[in-house]
Amino acid sequence: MHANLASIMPQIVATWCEQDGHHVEFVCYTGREDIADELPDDLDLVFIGAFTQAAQLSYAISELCRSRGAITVLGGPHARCYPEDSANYFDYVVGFADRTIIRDILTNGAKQRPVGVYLSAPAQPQHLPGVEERWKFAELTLKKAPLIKIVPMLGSLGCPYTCSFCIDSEVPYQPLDFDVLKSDLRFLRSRYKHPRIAWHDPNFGIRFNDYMNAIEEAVPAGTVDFIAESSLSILKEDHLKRLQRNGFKAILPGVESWYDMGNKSKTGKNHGLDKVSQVSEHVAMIQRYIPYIQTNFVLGLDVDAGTEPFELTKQFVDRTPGTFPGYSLLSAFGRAAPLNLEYQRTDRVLPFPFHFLNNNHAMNVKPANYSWPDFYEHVIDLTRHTFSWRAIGRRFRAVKSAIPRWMNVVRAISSEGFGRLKYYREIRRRLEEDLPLRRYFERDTTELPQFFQDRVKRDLGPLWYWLPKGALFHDPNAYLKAESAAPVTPLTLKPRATAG
Ligand code: B12
Ligand code: SF4
Repeated sequence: MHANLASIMPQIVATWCEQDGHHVEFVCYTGREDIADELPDDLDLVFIGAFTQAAQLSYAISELCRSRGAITVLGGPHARCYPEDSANYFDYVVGFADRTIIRDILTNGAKQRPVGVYLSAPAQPQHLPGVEERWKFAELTLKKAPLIKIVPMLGSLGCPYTCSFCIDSEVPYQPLDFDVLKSDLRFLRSRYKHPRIAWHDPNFGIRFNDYMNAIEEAVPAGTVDFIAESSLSILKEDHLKRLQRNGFKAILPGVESWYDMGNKSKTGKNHGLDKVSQVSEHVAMIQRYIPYIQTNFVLGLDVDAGTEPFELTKQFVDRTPGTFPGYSLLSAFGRAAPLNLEYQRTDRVLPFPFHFLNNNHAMNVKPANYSWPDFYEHVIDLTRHTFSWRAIGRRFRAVKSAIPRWMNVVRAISSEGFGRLKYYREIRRRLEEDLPLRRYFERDTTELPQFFQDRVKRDLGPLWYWLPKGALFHDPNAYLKAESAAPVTPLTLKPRATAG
């Protein structure tokens, strides 16, 4: 499925470059290809888009390309979250990107070493090329997807809400062009008999009626399938009816916690139980309209203490068998959210290599109310409960449509369910038996345990040899230090004049 999860932005950057007359080679790396083989020898400039979990991979690829004489540019979530570290391995690191920034790099770009230049547009772009305009590159990506092809689309950027843990808390909400959206939907119907579209909006449906009107104007009801991330507050019954009519087949609402997010004073036992009942009923109602639901939770939040939050989630799993629960371990991705400053100020951020920062393979914030062994014990218990054969069977029976019910089984028995359980057990065991690893978790040493180093080496394969010296390590407090040096510095940096 990996190619179905690919980002939109690399396709857009490729489109802009080509429109400016450059010859573009586009590679969607799903983890299976031999990347050294896929890259042409005569590269002038390489753009890489990466999540933080792919940071080390991107650093190694940058090093490889630089050795062949190319200028390298990093963009995407990792660049936005960790610009200071990324600048050590790229000539340019891009925050918000628009056409002007990309054009500037193409026209004025030069090698920037040893430390690269950070560039960012003042805000998220007002316009982005739609699917039709970036089709050449979207199609190249989707060729790598198996039978099911899911086209990514974007209807809006930012969010009107300000949850302090979220990357969008300070990014104003803005809808993108509705005319582009409509013509893209029509275009996709000319490409596929029954297109499947995933909205990459952070919170789909903020201007609910506008989006539904646009979809209804563009395509006959039920001729396109949609997937979207949306909040429970948007998923009211009248909205659900309209979503169903318009072909929304999968929805991913965030529950996050049984206590108020960010609210340090827990409001008591009943509050948690009440919320479980309320959310269970709500999700059961959603299920009457939408075949596939994934409910997202964050484990290890500061509001959580003791067994209660985990037991409540187990109750939710039992009461709501038709949903697939997605668990994330609390993670502070550098500059992603204002709350991360607080974690850094209180010295709670651990320097796990970026490779493990995918919400599951490491939790880089020291839990406020648990010891590490206790915390992993609870996570194991919850994961075991969620992916027990009994729960898998109940989930299978509760979901009626064929693809969603089998997808739940596959996700449970693959690396996501069984795989994570195995991994958590391994960490739990090592917390007892592997002293260097335990000392690292307890912040008694910053020496990277062999276990983590070996895994990066294994996962990078031949690219391990291109990983620059020191690239396994980063300063977990870089955001705080940068803010303290210049308290109200905005993320935006002006392009520097380049030379040579
Ligand atoms: C849609 C989405 C998904 C989708 C699509 C993923 C994808 N490949 O894009 C799905 C559901 C698959 C997904 C999965 C995951 N996601 Co996600 N996702 C998002 C979300 C909500 C929107 C991203 C988006 O497309 N925005 C629209 C684009 C246009 O805006 P943008 O990303 O801000 O990009 C701007 C700049 O960064 C820049 N840019 C972006 N890419 C590039 C590339 C180049 C070359 C250049 C020059 C510039 C550039 O230009 C853009 C315009 O300014 C963000 C939250 C958010 N609001 O950002 C989380 C987010 C990106 N996801 C996150 C995470 C952790 C994950 C998962 C690891 C979760 C998990 N455990 O499974 C997986 C990993 C997926 C993978 N492919 O590796 C984190 C990433 C943190 C980090 N530093 O790595 C985020 C930030 C949420 C968070 N926790 O804060 N995700
Ligand atoms: S968590 Fe959801 S509602 Fe809150 S700011 Fe982020 S996208 Fe918006």
